[in-house]
Amino acid sequence: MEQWSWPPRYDESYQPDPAERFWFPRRETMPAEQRDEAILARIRQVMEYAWENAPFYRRKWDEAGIHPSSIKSLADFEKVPVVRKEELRADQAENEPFGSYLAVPTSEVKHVNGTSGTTGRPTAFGISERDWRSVANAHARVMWAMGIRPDDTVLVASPLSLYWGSWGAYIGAERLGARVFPFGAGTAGQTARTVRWMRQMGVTVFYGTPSYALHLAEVARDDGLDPASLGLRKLFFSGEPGASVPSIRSRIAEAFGAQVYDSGSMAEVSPWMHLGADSDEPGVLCWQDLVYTEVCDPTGLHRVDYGSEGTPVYTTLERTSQPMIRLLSGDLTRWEAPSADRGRTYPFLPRGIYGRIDDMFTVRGENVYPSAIDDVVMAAQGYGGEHRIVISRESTMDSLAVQVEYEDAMASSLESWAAGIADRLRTVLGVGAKVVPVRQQTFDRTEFKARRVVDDRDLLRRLEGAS
Ligand code: 8LE
Repeated sequence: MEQWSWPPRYDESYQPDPAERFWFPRRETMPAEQRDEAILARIRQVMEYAWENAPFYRRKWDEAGIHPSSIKSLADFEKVPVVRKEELRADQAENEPFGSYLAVPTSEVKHVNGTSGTTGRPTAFGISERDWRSVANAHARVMWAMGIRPDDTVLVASPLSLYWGSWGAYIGAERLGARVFPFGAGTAGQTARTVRWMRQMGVTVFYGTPSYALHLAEVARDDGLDPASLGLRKLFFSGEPGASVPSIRSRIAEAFGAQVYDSGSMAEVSPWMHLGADSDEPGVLCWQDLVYTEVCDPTGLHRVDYGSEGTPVYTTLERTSQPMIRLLSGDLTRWEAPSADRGRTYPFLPRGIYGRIDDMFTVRGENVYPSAIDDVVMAAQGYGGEHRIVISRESTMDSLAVQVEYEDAMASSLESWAAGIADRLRTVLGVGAKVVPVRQQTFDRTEFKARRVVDDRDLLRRLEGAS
């Protein structure tokens, strides 16, 4: 396997010929069983390393009666207890600033990123130079698979602050040899300026969230510009469901006349692009030699069979500063077995990550994810650009209303327009929902991750009562 060592060491001058499809052909296309053997050996190295250097893991595994030497197969590895994000947060509170899962001396931490901390205590990511370079090399490789090349100009259009998404895309593009344009996002008036700069700089690749790309397209149109005239070839995304949600991805692809790629797991398990598409289709591959992904049953926490749904559990194979060993994501996906026909022999998540367990609600016995509602609503002709999903989790049975912005052209036939969307929701998702049309620009747009679910019993009652 190319440049496969522990601790990781990458040849920073290595660069495939632009015509090559694979960055590392052997690592990417080898039989999955052979790769699994190498991964098992690596897992043992990573576990031994964490045992020696990170008190957090030694404590946790002692309590569970597990020692790295007892892991003799990938099946054994399932016995290793999962790590929950709350545990990381609590451990950092006790062992400031980086937690007792920091496995290098604090003096080796050269970059700090973090969670936004909108819920609870923020978590700091302390990243060594070695890990920073591993992430850059990994991201360059996944972006190469998306068809990004050194002659591209990559716009980073998400907040350039604590958010690792932006920096991960930045250093990946830089390592790949592309021109990087770190415009960021999130300050007043920035979007209109982004549109102008994109034209001036001849940006060919966009990185950000799906919600932000749609907002940017609206802003361009308001400025009298067809977003397709901006000259983008490709857009790649992370941060929220969207790039693998059919109606959202086709809205983006059509608006910009460009190809759409999904990627992204969690900042903690950077290189977060280890879930990353290699084709302009919904879904992501699990780049198992970067981060080992297991899709598990959310209650028993055992791996589910290929073809089944579960929550991803991640193990970093190249991180030395804050290794993550079986981090429980709480997200939802379905995985499929590796197929040689795809070229890259990695497991595949055909619908990407479509939601979080916490965000799921149940309407008359049907489990519903907000992203499935997004998909139906955003496919409607005359959709005005935003919507809100209003639920109440107070009673045992959730009910649902959806406020949907309409384009002016729909104004004369709103009742049948709303009824059409309600019908689609019933047919596609099996749920009854009150659909309430609202004027365009009623709702705020986001420059980062959308928050469309409103849990408000009174509002729900009012909407359900409205005719
Ligand atoms: C569906 C991956 C990154 C750096 O872009 C990110 O957003 O990391 P962060 O801030 O730690 O948030 C992780 C959560 O965002 C995940 O647990 C998942 O719920 C959501 N997420 C990230 N990427 C995707 C996603 N959901 N599709 C994605 N591509």
